[in-house]
Amino acid sequence: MTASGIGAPVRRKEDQRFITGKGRYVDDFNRPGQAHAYFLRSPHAHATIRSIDAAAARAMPGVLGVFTGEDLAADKVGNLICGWMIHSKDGSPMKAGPHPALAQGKVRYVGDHVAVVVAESLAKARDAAEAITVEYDLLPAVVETAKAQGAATAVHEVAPDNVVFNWHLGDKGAVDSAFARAKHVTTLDLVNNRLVPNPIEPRAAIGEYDEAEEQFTLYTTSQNPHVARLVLSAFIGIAPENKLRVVAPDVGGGFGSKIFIYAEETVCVWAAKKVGRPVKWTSDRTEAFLADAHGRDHVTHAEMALDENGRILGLRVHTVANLGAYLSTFASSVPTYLYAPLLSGQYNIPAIYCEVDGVYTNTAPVDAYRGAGRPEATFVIERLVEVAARQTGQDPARFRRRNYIKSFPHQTPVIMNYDVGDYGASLDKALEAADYKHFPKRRRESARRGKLRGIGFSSYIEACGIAPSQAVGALGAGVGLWESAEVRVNPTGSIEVLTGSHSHGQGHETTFAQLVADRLGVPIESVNIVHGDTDKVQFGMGTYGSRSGAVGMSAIAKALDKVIAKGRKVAAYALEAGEGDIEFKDGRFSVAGTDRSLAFGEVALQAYIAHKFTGAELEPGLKEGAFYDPTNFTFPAGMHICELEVDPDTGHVTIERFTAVDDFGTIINPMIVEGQVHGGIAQGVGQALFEGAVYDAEGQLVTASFMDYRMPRAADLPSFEVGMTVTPCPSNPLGIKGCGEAGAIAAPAAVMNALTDALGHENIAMPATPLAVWRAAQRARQP
Ligand code: MCN
Repeated sequence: MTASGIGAPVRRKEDQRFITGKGRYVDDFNRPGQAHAYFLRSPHAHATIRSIDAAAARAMPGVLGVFTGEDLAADKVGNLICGWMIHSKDGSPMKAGPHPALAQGKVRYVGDHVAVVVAESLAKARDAAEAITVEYDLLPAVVETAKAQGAATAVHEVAPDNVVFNWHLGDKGAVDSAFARAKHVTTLDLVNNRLVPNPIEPRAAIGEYDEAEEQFTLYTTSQNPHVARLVLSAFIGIAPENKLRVVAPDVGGGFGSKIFIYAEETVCVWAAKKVGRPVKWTSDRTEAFLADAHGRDHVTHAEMALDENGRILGLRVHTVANLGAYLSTFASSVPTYLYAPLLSGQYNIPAIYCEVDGVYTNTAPVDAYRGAGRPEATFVIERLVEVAARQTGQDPARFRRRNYIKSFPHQTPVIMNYDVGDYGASLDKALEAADYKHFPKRRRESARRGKLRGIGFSSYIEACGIAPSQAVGALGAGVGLWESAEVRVNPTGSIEVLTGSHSHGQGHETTFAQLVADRLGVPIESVNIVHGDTDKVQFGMGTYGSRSGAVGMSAIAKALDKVIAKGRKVAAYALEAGEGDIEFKDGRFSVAGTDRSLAFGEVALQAYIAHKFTGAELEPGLKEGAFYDPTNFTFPAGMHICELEVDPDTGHVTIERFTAVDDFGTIINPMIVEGQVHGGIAQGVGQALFEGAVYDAEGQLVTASFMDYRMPRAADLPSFEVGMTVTPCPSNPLGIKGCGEAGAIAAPAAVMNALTDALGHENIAMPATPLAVWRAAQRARQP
């Protein structure tokens, strides 16, 4: 390991820019002649639009245009795309209702887009929006997840019972027979609370149109600018697609919410041509709460069958997944393919059957949020395992160990083929680090102070490095999910790496440069990572599903191999030796067995000077590209242990220690990986104890600000103890497994298992607010 190579805790290169205020986010861009967009949003959850009168707004000073769904329809701007096709149990395709970028005839959630005003300033646009008169005929709102199916009102005509799909996975017969043989059955009803993603930087877009070139540009807060270009160009009718350039500069967090195609960027691009001026929109925090795609929102009934020795025989799960008012880009895949195949957890479960009803409601669309389906699956299996262990009088750690998968590869009954892992090793290390042995003593000590102490485990596994095109294509994605890279070596030996991944907080400018420095033996400072611009990077799939390390970096590694191979040829001419005699090590090409060698930079120069070989022998220059498509997902796994104390008089919960032992395969940068784990745990703790989007019966979002939606804060969290075990991933050349979501996947179950342990094992719902905890504590006190 070199000081800046693979495995080194290199400080993040990009942080110099960020912490000195030099980051450039979309809102920092101001284009010449720029106008501002303001969206008039529906104040009602469900209504028919009888009329929109925008005459007064249009006449106001500074107003350049007021547009509605009719204007978009007249220009044949299509429906916002919905992603993976899901088929119901009976084989029928999912029921995708229309999703125009501006409402046509109906609004379906509070915050839905009714009209857009484009004006000289944001204030003028906002004032004009207030002058628009919209007549609504109110309709009853469908709000609750569990009551959406068969509600009196339909959100979309195509789904009269509000069911988008009724999907299933697994062998029902095998599961029924496992339950018939069971000696013990554990049953749980669980709610996975609805979350609002809340990245620090809200979404923003600037649409621009160059009439002379017939060229559109979109500056946007995107995790996947190339996919955005492909979809938006088709959606708006821009052809060929390179007539739309998409630039995603620095992006201040996303957690999934910036993958999707939203109404606002679509309208900004389209309106830029309409008004002949660049059109800028920046979401305010209220708009972000109302209209960014939310996460989670599952209601689940789950059962686990055990034999007389405490071995798991089968799992039966029925989940209702709230998809909101419209199908967002990945909405159909999250509660299905990203959820049910992970219900096996780390356990050897012979039979699993899962049914998922995806339902429409008059609420904001629900889509991928950090973990996307996998935190929901982990919560189900880890709560079941915990309760089953307690009910059958077994130590929860020992119960888990008994049921762990111990040999690999392991084919689960629900699609996944786990490649490698060592779950026992993570458990051992975590138990040691958490000092589990002495927990009873600490619990007694808490009790002496009148406090209730609990400990909770979460053995999570996830499938990430979302890519193998064959696999995701077969699941219904309809597209492959590889990644691309191009390595350009300049004559001076400095290097530019163009990648289709797009860092929005994950430190790619550092870890990707570490890989290059390691492979080429060059200083990390000479490596520049280029991403987020469709005019610079030819195509890429973007960053989500913890794939950039395993897939994005593997594409770079493949391109680097080609650079080294070409460098060898160049060196052979320059050193007047046979190519077979050229060795490359520590940044130098040398002739084996001699002291004749050239540094990498010298060979780069030779490639461009190109006078020691003819064009017929070797092409000049040093630039190589690669596409990488792995053979499997990666399966990071680990054990998270939460220990907490409850004050039964106030319901206050103090997390005393949080131990995480994760297996992310080969680690590129341990400091960045730890940071990723910390962030994920914080979000998981937030889900368990604080966060929850709440709609009232009329479909008004009552938690639409940070006053009402409680984010976790530093003071809510202990100093995490983070450790690693390593089983290198066999499906990529670097041995990497994704780390970006693990904390958010594992933590909710660990916290809730600890909380229920403290409170006498009552099943408490997330978020476990102080009031809910206090009530449970009072019940636990009763004899
Ligand atoms: N890495 C490493 N060694 C490994 C695995 C990863 O050093 N064995 C490094 C990678 O090189 C990368 C980082 O860790 O710099 C995360 O890598 P990876 O797990 O591949 O995840 P992605 O880069 O694809 O990021 C996506 C992931 C997801 S899905 C969400 S959601 C998420 C997350 O990353 N959202 C984030 N982390 C986030 N962090 C911030 N700050 N903001 C977000 O919005």
